[in-house]
Amino acid sequence: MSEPLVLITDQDAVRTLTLNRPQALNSFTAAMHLELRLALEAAAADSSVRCVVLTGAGRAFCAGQDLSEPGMGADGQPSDVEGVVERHYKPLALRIRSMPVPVVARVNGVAAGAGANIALGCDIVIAARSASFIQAFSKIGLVPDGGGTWLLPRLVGRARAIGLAMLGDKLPAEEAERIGMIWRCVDDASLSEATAAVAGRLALLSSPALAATRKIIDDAMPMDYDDALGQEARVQGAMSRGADFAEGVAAFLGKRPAQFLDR
Ligand code: T3D
Repeated sequence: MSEPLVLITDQDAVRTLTLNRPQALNSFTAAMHLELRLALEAAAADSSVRCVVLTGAGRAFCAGQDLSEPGMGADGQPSDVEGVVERHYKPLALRIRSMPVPVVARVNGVAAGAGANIALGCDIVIAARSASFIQAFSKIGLVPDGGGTWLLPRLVGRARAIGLAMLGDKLPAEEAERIGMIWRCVDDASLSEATAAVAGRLALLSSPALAATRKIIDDAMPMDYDDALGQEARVQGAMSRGADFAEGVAAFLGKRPAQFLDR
């Protein structure tokens, strides 16, 4: 039997999904997209999972679209790039952004093209010092996808977004942290431990509150101040009716750790 294209492992309430095509730097094929989609759906449906970590096998995180797949231009077949983006990258980016639990990218090596933007679409990005981010699209005559056009200017501002996307230069993880594109860059030897520590902390918090935090921060982007404040009031009201809020307050007053169970 062939190896799974996405490895699935559980450590307590943290589920790790590992892209597993190391010989092609974990670049996306249609088959790997399908396995990743099913793995994300399964994690979303499993109430014992309270945080998802996305990472890559071998020396890369993900080199974006597998350019040797049929229809990518090299085989003389009619290209279906628009269909590939609609069928695979758009649903993947949306699924990550709508997960009921936080998603952490553990960027173990190079993240290029859509591989970079799928990492940046995760809630928290922790990268090894040897890792890098490449908006590789311009080098093959494409534009950023996988959410890059929305994410990049918000993360690093328009000037850097345009520079990174047009020049397609390799951005070392340390620089990515310095300009605010990712949460942390850590020594290679500490990557697993640092990611597990963050994922473990997130898994102990209220999943609905964390998922709602992601959503209202994203939704507030085009809003004016008044509307954002109104949204906060509405969502805060919804959160306060959940059992996690009562538990959080009781734990604080009882000077004990909270046991959040909502999902
Ligand atoms: O449908 C659509 O196309 C729309 C969707 C587009 C989304 C996108 O992601 S477009 C962007 C696609 N990705 C790229 O353009 C990146 C291509 N890869 C690279 O530029 C380099 O591989 C890296 C900078 C990422 C790493 O360089 P390096 O020197 O460390 O490794 P390498 O030698 O280039 O690659 C190692 C192997 O992986 C090599 O195979 P080999 O020779 O050992 O058999 C290489 O061909 C393979 N590989 C790397 N990236 C891809 C790939 N194979 C297929 N597709 C790839 N994207």
